[in-house]
Amino acid sequence: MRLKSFYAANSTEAMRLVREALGEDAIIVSTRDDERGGVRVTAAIDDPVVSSPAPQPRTTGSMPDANPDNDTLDLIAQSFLRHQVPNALAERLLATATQYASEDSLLAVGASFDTHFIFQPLSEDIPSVPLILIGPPGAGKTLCAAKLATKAALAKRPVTLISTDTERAGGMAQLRAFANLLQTDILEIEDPHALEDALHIQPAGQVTIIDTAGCNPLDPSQRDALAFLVKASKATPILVMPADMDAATATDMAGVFHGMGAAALLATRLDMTRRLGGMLSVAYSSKIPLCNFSASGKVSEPPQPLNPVSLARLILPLPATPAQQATGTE
Ligand SMILES: Nc1nc2c(ncn2[C@@H]2O[C@H](COP(=O)(O)OP(=O)(O)OP(=O)(O)O)[C@@H](O)[C@H]2O)c(=O)[nH]1
Ligand SMILES: [Mg+2]
Repeated sequence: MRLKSFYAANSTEAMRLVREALGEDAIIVSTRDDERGGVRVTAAIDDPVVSSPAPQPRTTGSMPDANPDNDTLDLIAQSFLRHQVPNALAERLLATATQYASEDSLLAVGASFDTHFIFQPLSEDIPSVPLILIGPPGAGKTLCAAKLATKAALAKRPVTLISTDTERAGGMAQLRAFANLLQTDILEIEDPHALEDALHIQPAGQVTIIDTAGCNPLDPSQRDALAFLVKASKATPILVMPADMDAATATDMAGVFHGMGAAALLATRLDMTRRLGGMLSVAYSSKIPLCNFSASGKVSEPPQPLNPVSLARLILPLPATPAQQATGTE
């Protein structure tokens, strides 16, 4: 990763210099007015060797950047590349992080995430308003329903688990097994009106979690059925999506669920991917608030809250342990 600043009379000319010297893959880290007049564009490229930079005019063009903040920006830009954050988004995030680059990288990235994403973690004592978990097949809805129920049960809260996944062979079996472990009843709901009635009779203060069948957002009948169910429930829809999807597919999918009223995004399988670019892309494009993340298949490990700093920790490399530093391993 190499950062380089370019000076020109205007931003069009500066961008031309960037592309000429670093190519189309360069990420624009910041564009700002230069105190000597004109503009300064700082760009990053994932190539330590910049091939034959174009000759620059005397008063404009590339200059060595002696900015001490560049180490921080370099680390951040590398992290975004490693997570395959789409270029346009990486540029925006980096541009904001640049304003905080004199701070440490965690603060700079956290400040940037705070600017560009919305965070609404589920409250520690899971809310009494019913939550309805929706999302594509296999996303982790049932496991997250069980995780949330387990957490509430451990906090001695009364829990009702509801499943609407009654048509698919085996759809109920998994949640029933979790409910048995928790010694909690499970309500099996056959239609949206039954769900409405079941929620109506829940005592105040009850933690109510509704698990739904996986929905293929490209199938209009599945989409309509889920939208109707969500509306009838009047519960808060939490979109459960795996973090290991590619950015474009995940963004399209989230758009459909957002249209059904998804109020928050719970990302799963963070322990199974090293690339969170898809998840960041979804949060940025859809503007669905990020709530929590799941990083284990164990029901006893509840989804962790997402906030600017916890998300920055997931994106930046972990500091090496003393043992790793000593042996030079990661
Ligand atoms: N390692 C890991 N496994 C997970 C995580 N979330 C879900 N899983 C696993 O992914 C698989 C699918 O999870 P489910 O909870 O059944 O997914 P679902 O969304 O209910 O699936 P459908 O009901 O078929 O739509 C299961 O084997 C889970 O144990 C996670 O965060 N980490
Ligand atoms: Mg399920």
